Amino acid sequence: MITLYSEGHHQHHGQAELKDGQLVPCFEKPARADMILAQLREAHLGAIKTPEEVYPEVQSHWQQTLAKVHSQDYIDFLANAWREWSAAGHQHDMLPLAWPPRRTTSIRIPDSLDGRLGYYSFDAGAPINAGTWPAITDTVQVAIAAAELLHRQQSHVFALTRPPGHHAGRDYMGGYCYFNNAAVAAQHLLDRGAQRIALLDVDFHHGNGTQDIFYARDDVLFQSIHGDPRACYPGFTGYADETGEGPGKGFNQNYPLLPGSDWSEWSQALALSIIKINHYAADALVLSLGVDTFEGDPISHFKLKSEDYIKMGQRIAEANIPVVVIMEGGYAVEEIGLNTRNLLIGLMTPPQES
Ligand code: SP5
Ligand code: ZN
Repeated sequence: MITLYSEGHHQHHGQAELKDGQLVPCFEKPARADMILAQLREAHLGAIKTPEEVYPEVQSHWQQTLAKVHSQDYIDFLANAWREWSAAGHQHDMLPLAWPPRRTTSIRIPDSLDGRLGYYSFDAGAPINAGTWPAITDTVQVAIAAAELLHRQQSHVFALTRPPGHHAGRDYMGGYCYFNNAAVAAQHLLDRGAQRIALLDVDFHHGNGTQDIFYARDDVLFQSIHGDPRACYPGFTGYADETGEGPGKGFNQNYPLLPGSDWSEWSQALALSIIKINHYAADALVLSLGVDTFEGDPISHFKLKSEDYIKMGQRIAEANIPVVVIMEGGYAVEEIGLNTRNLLIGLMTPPQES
């Protein structure tokens, strides 16, 4: 298995987020990726490469791919946000503080930076600082290079992306996410000639951004297994009756599970989603991998154990299609490396069929 990785993520390090009414240090931090990398090296899981090493053209192509899943005005906003903010004399992270409420007659894009910050976000969980743009553009290239290797006949590729992406919609950020790395990987595979991509999101949180991007499309089958929106963040999407619209009708499936769910409940949802993926006859699978389903995760509420990730990898491998794994969440930093490593080991060693 090849892993794609870039050091650039270190530049993005949010200062604070709100938890239960208090500002606390961000759970999403550089050490997460460092811990995963250390475990991959220890387990000798294969070569670790930079995007430029395996696919130099990515440096001139990534913006084209990105613009197919995000709006150009949103991309431009992120490109300039910190420059505008620091020019105004601010030193702390950018965080939004107002959003358009229900019955807003027509939502216009404000001129003010604060106004645009609210317009382009759905929560205050995605701080922007000086290193955010270099980090998110680096990690988009990690995702594209990983998809490119899959296209070149690899059966498994791991994109060690950070910050994560699955909460980022077509024109909004939130939940630690800015650019939707998994959506970009799926788009690159389509641009390389794939007809049908399955995108399975196993992060604890609903992949609301990915759902938004592909909701009206039939070339990406989106499946998400997550905490029930009645009880869990982000809370407004992820219900089972959200099945797509227009040409995308039937190409979106949500599997909400109650807080406290363990492997026995979780694996039943996985089995259902794999049946859908097989039926779709996908050319490739993009796996949005969050290991915040772990029992020790500090902000999530499932009860998966470290060994369960081996079984998860094996079950996914049984679908028997090429898989590009995109890293999303997971905040139990001490165990994030082991849990990710276990998933990848399971993916590479499906149980022998008799
Ligand atoms: C990519 C990803 O995993 N993003 C997750 C963002 C979660 N942000 C806020 C979570 C709030 C959880 N609140 C826990 C309730 C404790 N009382
Ligand atoms: Zn998550």
